[in-house]
Amino acid sequence: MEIDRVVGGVRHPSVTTDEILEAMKTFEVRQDDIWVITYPKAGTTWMQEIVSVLLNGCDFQKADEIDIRHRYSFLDIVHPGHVCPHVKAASKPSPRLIKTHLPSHQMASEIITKKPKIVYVGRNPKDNAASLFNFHHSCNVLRTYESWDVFYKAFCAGDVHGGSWFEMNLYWWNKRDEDNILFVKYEDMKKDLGSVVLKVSEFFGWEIPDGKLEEVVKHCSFSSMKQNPKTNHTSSEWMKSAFMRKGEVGDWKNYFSVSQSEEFDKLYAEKMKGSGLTYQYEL
Ligand code: PPS
Repeated sequence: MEIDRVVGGVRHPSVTTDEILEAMKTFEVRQDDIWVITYPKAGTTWMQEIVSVLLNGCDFQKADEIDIRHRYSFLDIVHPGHVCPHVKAASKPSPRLIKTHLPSHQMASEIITKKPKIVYVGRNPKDNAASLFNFHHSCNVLRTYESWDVFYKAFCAGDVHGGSWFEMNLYWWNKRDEDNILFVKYEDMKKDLGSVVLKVSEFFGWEIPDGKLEEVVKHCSFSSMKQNPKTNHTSSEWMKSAFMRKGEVGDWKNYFSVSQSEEFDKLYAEKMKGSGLTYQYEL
């Protein structure tokens, strides 16, 4: 079987089956679902952990009872021979925790009419690309690229796992003022996680018990999540190395050449023109 193929203009790994993509057209969304949506490698797991902890009243043990991969229905992929996640999700009690990276034209269409609460995490595209490049090499259901330069060209063209970074970010940015949508930036989480955690709690209407905010920030720091076996899956059969890699802003400088960075800035200006969406590339 081929490692990936293009469906509806998007390159998907074979584990994102045609059955999954077809099922999204009729997947029943619930109004009380909790969705974390991102372009791959933008900070999904980080936000998933924050949401889990807050949902569980900042009871860290309860939040982390189950491995983060099984706490959320990750709709996009199925392990060969297993039941598809949308099928399992259909019988889960509410509120369901759902994660997806699917692009707007392929995600569950009912998300627009049912309006569940959605947290979208965006990450500056250079770090996002560097992280995705590394993930392609550490996850054995994704293709490996012969070099950064080859990956870089594919990323600019939107011909990678996740499709076009520009299209996905624009789509959710343009929806950022809708009541059921919270648009968060990875770089803001790095700068001041406490403020973002507060924003998330207000968005969902969940109280943070007195004195617990600092503990949440500590629990969700990169070093804690790296040490936490429930968030850093080191032993997955799909991963050749630990899931938590660097967790930094600015690692892109180890990948982009000066000319690639300049060329990318021009591409960003062209693709995102008039949107008002900007990202920080260093802190
Ligand atoms: S996935 O596979 O698409 O769900 O990956 P995702 O979770 O979106 O992104 C993984 C990147 O997020 C980093 N990460 C964090 N950074 C800072 N703090 C915390 N707590 C944190 N948790 C995850 C993770 O290290 C990946 O980024 P890179 O740059 O590769 O290290």
